[in-house]
Amino acid sequence: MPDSDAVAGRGVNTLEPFWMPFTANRQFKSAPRIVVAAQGMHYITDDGRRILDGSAGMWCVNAGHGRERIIAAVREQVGQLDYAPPFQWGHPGAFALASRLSAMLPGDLDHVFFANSGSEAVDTALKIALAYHRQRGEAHRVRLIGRERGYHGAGFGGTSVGGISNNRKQFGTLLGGVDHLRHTHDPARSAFSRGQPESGAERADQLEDIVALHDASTIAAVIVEPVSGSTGVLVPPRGYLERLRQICDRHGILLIFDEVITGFGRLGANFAADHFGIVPDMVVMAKGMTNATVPASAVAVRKEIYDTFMQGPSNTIELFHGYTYSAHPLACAAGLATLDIFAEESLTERARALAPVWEDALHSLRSLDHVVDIRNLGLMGAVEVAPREGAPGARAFDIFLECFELGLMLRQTGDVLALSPPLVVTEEQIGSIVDMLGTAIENAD
Ligand code: PXG
Repeated sequence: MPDSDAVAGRGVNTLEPFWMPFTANRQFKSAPRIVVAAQGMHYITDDGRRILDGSAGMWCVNAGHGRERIIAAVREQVGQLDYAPPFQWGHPGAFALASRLSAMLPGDLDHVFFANSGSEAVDTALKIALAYHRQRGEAHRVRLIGRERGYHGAGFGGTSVGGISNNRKQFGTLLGGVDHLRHTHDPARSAFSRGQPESGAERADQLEDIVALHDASTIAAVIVEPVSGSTGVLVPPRGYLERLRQICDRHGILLIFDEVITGFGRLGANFAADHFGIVPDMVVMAKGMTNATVPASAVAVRKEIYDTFMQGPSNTIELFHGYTYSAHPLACAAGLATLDIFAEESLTERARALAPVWEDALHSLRSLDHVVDIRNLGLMGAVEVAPREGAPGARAFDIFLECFELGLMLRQTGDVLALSPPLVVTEEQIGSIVDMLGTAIENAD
């Protein structure tokens, strides 16, 4: 048990008042894992141990920890302009970051709306989809389609289109008019696929069934993670996303890619949209955008969507939506500095070059006891273990705890251990990640 004063850094404190998110509070507080510093590829715990970051924090610190350039940019910005109202006022960083992002994005995804978290950006994208159709005289397009095992944050919109029953069942009926595609995970046919599974593209055709059931004229948008992250790195079968794009085009349905995890180099391309060669109608981004130094997120929309709103008298507010902290100056400064680091260090190309090393390293765990599947794409990866009889998730949680003891941070979800190291990871560190995970799996009963 750490000294709780030390945890707080000052004054009297206990672990009790902080109601921790998505955490077993009583279990955690009886044996806390406290980190007090981070640099490069490592966290430091309150008892001075170095923990190798196998998950980029929570899929977000893509350029590694403690980047001087970002720290300096934020420090300078807070001294120069601490805050600027984003409604009816502007500041240079907001326009600069939107321009940089729009230049990075594929196709005509060239307008950017800022928010502060992935959840806010998802809700923003869903609201834009509804408002867009209404603006075009198709106010009957109100249905939103998500996918099983999708995670789109914790807002009411994101929870509704999300497909994780634990996240939904405590919160009533959520948004009406939402339907879900089946997930794409098919271990019987695709276990141990390297990269994209060969089979399963036909699962996209379920969208045609949903269209047939509800009629296309009632459907506003489909939202998917190009690669599902939170539910254990579910890589889409070859051709699946292409088919979703075609079906959406056929029926006038907007396709939203939630790239909160897959954006900013994670797949060895700026965005998954680039990796898969598909231009969605909107891209949701967050996490890696500021290297997680300052909370920030955004929705990029295609030109046609933006233009649809830019009509009527010029003194009309076109979209009644936004946040006090949209385009916060500190977030914009951190975002611009992050993009500078990506450009100067070719981090995206680095991720692409490392992806085959990452794939080989992860798949070397295949023969270990309990391992039932290994999945990877870019610098995302997952190792799934068989559930313990009557105790789903327990074995993977033990492995997660053992990794912490060995000096590795990763994510555990159900019986999946998920990995997404910062893109600055070295080949040697990839070896260490896999060694520690392998040892933890071997030690698990
Ligand atoms: N969309 C996606 C695809 C995400 O992964 C969100 C939206 C929501 O972002 P915010 O910033 O509101 O949390 C996310 C968040 C995990 C894990 O370990 C993943 C997320 C959050 C917490 C844990 O799988 N992703």
